Amino acid sequence: MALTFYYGSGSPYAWRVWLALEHKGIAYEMKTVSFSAGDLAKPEYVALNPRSKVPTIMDGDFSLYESAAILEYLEEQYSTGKVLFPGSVRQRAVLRRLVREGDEYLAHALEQLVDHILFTKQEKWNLQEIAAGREAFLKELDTFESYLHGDWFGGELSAADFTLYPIIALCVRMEKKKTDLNITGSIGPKIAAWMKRIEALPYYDKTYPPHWKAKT
Ligand SMILES: N[C@@H](CCC(=O)N[C@@H](CS)C(=O)NCC(=O)O)C(=O)O
Repeated sequence: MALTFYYGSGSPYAWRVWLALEHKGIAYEMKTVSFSAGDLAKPEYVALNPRSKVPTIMDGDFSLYESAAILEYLEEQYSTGKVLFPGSVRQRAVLRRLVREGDEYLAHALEQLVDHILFTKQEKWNLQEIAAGREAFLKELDTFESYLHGDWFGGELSAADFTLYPIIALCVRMEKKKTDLNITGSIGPKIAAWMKRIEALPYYDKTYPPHWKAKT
């Protein structure tokens, strides 16, 4: 029985898992939840994920949430084919550090902007808070720019790339809502070229958030 993947369009955490499933060639059935219809609060979903968030996977009778943990599980449970954590013990430790830094610092900065821009009505926007959030995000991007020495964050394509790309892509996407946000123009040359490499992956288009496609 194929693994079930509970997905929400636009979620950078769910996008990470989608990229990983595709990269590893794991068969899955995707169930797209509706945030606005309250799917995440339904008892059958809360039974799988008491935090009422996406992503969640169900593999046989085993359910798991938290995107970073899901990638670790997929890597260990589906150990044939392409890997998410390539390299030596030390290289893999660095990949895990990058995933952790992505979630702890870059995604944290993103979440501030999401709250201030996407989850706040435009007439109530606090421009000072948005400017501070933008600065915090760009400072993080600079740090990640300094980490990138080859084609991919960990040398080879890995869980680190699948973690970081959706976070940056969602921040860029917010320029559609706040047109002077100017994240794109502030992305360093190494990350800009790396984003193009991700966008050239054969499964990238398939995983692009469906509701973004509809509105571009
Ligand atoms: N740390 C979690 C974060 C998951 C998360 O925050 N998901 C958001 C979408 S980006 C969500 O489902 N939010 C629904 C809600 O809070 O109502 C992970 O990595 O899986």
